Amino acid sequence: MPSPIRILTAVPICDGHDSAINTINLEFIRHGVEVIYLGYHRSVGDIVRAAIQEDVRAIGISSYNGGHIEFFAAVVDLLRKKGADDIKVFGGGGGTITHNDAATMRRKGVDEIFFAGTSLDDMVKFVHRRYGKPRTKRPRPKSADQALAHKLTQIEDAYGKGKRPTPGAQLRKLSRAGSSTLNQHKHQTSNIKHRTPKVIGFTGPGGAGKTTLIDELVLRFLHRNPKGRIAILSHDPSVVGEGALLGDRATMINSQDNRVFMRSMATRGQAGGLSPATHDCLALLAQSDFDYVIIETVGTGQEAMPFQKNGIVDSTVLVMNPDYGSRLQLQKIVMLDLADIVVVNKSDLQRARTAHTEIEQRLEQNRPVRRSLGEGGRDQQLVDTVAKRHRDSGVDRLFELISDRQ
Ligand code: B12
Ligand SMILES: Nc1nc2c(ncn2[C@@H]2O[C@H](COP(=O)(O)OP(=O)(O)OP(=O)(O)O)[C@@H](O)[C@H]2O)c(=O)[nH]1
Ligand SMILES: [Mg+2]
Repeated sequence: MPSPIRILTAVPICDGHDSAINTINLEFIRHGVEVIYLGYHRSVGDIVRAAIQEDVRAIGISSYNGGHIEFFAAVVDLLRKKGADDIKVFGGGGGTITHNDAATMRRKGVDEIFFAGTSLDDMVKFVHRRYGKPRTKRPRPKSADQALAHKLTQIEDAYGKGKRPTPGAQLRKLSRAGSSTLNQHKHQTSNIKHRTPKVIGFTGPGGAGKTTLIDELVLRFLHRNPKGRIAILSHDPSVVGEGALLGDRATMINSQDNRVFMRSMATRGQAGGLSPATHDCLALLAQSDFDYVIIETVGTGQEAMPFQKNGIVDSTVLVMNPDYGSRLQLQKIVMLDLADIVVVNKSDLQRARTAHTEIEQRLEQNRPVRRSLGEGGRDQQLVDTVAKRHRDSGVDRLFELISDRQ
């Protein structure tokens, strides 16, 4: 089965009209499209960077506050400048874009503009007709981000066709290493002159604040390491052959930075929090030029152990919401046995204090077992955070813990 069409959608800078694009996103997803939603009030640079990293087939822009002729043209021009003009641009803005404007925009390289009154069905048909064909001839990558993005697409596409690219020829060709496990990659690439990234896995229930927390950690990392680079692999759920809303980028504000490479992945039918292609994508990122690779799972359930297979991460962080239920629920959450660091996020909420005490007691029960299993004698750490608060001291502490662990 061919991979789903991936498109990026966004609303321009100084524009908060996101209700149209939210409706359109849902319609695309229902018709098999993977939509990476960047959010509203987004600059040309942020949109183009995201489109290149996500290696989408097209960018859909919804614009209402004027300046659309210049804004759309600036997106097309920057794509060209970056050697990424195989990424197409289309969009709409109701009655604010006139037919004359649209003609000018088409002349400047925009594929299509949709006017007030167009049915959602017509837009879906356009996307399938215009962007449905897989891209066979790709332009020669002009940047490291673009090269990496193309390779990640090849890996995802290979899985889509039911072919695992490793340990076969494909990833070997891509990565010079020829191995599918991260640890083997690390050993085999130790003579390549770049940093070996530390891989940190973030998991936890849906909405616990994983993305918000990662974004705050990225901010601290960028400040502390003026030349540092970081990669994020972020997952959202989907069924085989169907669409998905890949929405983590809309929450990531600090991560819209040239030193951050972010890729959103749909799980494409795999249970447990990651995608069938995650492991190989991670292997590729882990031998690329980053200090850290952060991986965020989909919101997981009690039984999930997303990082247990093949030891694909160096450290694991379980992000908990204080509202997990009672002590009984804590006994059932498998990741509480396995995580290196447990975070009680949203500690601004009323139940957070009780949650801290209950989780602390639960982790104490693990101590003798972990010691006897030789977990390096290291105890699990428990941290309280308020990720949505800027400069939260709990997030500072988590950042130090993660840095120390490396
Ligand atoms: C809803 C709305 C709001 C809501 C926004 C809610 C939200 N979160 O989006 C609220 C009330 C908050 C709002 C606020 C403002 N608004 Co207002 N708003 C509208 C309104 C009534 C409808 C827009 C809409 O969502 N339509 C629904 C969509 C689905 O239909 P459509 O627009 O016809 O679009 C079709 C196609 O173009 C296509 N399409 C649209 N986008 C895309 C994208 C892609 C990728 C594709 C494929 C297709 C596509 O889909 C539709 C298919 O039929 C319009 C007036 C109007 N009737 O258009 C004003 C309008 C856009 N707003 C306007 C203004 C001025 C404002 C404010 C500045 C008002 C103020 N002074 O405070 C603020 C600014 C807010 C901000 N931060 O940017 C002006 C803009 C004027 C201009 N550009 O010259 C308009 C035109 C009203 C007017 N006539 O003055 N607004
Ligand atoms: N009260 C409170 N809300 C928070 C905090 N951190 C995040 N949130 C909010 O919680 C919601 C979910 O945050 P995300 O970061 O998207 O959560 P997530 O775990 O990545 O969600 P999924 O990826 O969907 O599983 C958002 O509305 C955040 O603003 C916090 O510390 N306190
Ligand atoms: Mg998230």
